[in-house]
Amino acid sequence: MANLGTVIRPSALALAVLLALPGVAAAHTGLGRAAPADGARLPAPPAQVLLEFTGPVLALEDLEVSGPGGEALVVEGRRGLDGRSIDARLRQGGVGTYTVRWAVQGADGHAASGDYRFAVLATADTTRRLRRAAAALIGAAVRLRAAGPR
Ligand SMILES: [Cu+2]
Repeated sequence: MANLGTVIRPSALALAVLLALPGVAAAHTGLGRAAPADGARLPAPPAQVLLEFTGPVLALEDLEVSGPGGEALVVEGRRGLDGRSIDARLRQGGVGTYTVRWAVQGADGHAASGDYRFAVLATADTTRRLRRAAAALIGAAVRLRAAGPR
């Protein structure tokens, strides 16, 4: 029984740490998950942006998605039924870097905001043009072959 004190002290400390960590995480509402994600490289422009927060969101203060030329792309932004997500419907943008800026009022009364970027590598238009160019090249190669060597 003489050792009980030394056995209890480290575990009590560990318990205190375990209790403190979720408390810190719950104190502020932040961005948990985003789609498209921070740094994503997409094969085509997204039709929407979805932000999931780490806690309930009282109000959506600001949500901007700007395309490669700085053009505003949000058609409509709304809070999800779960109270902790926000989604924005987007008009189609071009190829390049997109910026997402958000600001919310957390249920704990604190404001939170942030921004992140993702990239769009092609549009439906560029993909169509590339396919047409590839088809034209193949057609030319087939005609050359049919003509045979001179
Ligand atoms: Cu807070």
